[in-house]
Amino acid sequence: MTVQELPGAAAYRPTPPPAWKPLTDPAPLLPDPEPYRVLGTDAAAEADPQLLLRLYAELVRGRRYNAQATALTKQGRLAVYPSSTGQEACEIAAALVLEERDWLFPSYRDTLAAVARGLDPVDALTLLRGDRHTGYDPREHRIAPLCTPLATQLPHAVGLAHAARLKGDDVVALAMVGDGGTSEGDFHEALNFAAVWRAPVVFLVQNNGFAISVPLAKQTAAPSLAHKAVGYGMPGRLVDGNDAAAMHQVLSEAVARARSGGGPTLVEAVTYRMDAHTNADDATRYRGNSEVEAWRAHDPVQLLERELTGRGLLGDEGIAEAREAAERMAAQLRDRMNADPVLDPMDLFAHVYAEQTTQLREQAARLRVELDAEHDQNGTDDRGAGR
Ligand SMILES: Cc1ncc(C[n+]2csc(CCOP(=O)(O)OP(=O)(O)O)c2C)c(N)n1
Repeated sequence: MTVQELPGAAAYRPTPPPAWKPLTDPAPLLPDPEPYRVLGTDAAAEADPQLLLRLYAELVRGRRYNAQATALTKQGRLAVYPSSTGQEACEIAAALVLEERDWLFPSYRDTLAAVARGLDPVDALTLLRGDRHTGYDPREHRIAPLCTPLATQLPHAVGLAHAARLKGDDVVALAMVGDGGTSEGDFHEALNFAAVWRAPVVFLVQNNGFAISVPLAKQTAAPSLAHKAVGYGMPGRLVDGNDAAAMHQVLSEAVARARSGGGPTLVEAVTYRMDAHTNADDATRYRGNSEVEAWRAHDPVQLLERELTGRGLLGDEGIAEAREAAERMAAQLRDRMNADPVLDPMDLFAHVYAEQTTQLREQAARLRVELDAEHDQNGTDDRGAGR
């Protein structure tokens, strides 16, 4: 007996499913096919000359800061430094597009963004100096701690931005992450929550080509990292990360969109890490010199300098002035970093819990006794030596 021969079979008609339509139209969310550029294009004529000059001064300063911090690792004054040389346009633009009331959520590579936002250049290096704690009060400049665990800063940024919105505070959070960080679960969770809640967040992925030695092609099979935005229902923007004017424009638009209730944006900045991952890495083991040289020809400082000199907005004097200011900053950084920090061992217990646990209170009390005893002994010895 076939199905058609079963009693009542003729009456059976499958119910058509309800009409399906996408939750969000994906077309407007798609990134441009090519990274967006301003410098060297007709769009550059629209850019504010004062802004371009400010970006230039900050880029020159940032380049010098990276060089000085790397030198300090060689002199034993810094434990480690992840240089952002080649990525200065991303770093500086990220800092300049935010208002004071906004929050920056940097990764370990984003010291320049933190300094450009107003953080003391030495305080920004506390952690990398090997000292405990973050080295600064995150609330002072609204800069979350420079984050070493990959991508954990992203859900934090979403939580803060969402909470601010619920409270009616006008706050945008800009969170920075590397291309490797986009493979972390935290990246997925942060983008998903941000889009569902329409949280005022801007995600800036600096695609610098590598996660230590892992090239992007081994990191993802996506058409671009900006395309990942579409899967979460937010726009993805693809930008030339070495073009400071393009970075400033695209991030400003994303911040404005977030501020006006339009929700999050994922910005992928296509850039290149010119130095090794950190001073502890040997980049020659996984990439060729010709690749590095090709990117050197697309250097963010040079790109902007050429635009400004070509338009008569910057001359030899202006270039020298920017370099001299950067040298003064580097000299101060050197002097201050060469002074041994005065550390209080009791500080180990500070800034961790709002209210200490019983065990930590006991440990702190024991350390206090030990330190007092040592102080008394040294005091006695000193007096003894002086007689
Ligand atoms: C959760 C976690 N896993 C692994 C590491 C070790 N680690 C440190 S840096 C790094 C590469 C990250 O590359 P990317 O996100 O592209 O950032 P970049 O260093 O290029 O700025 C890895 C795997 C880490 N810090 N945190």
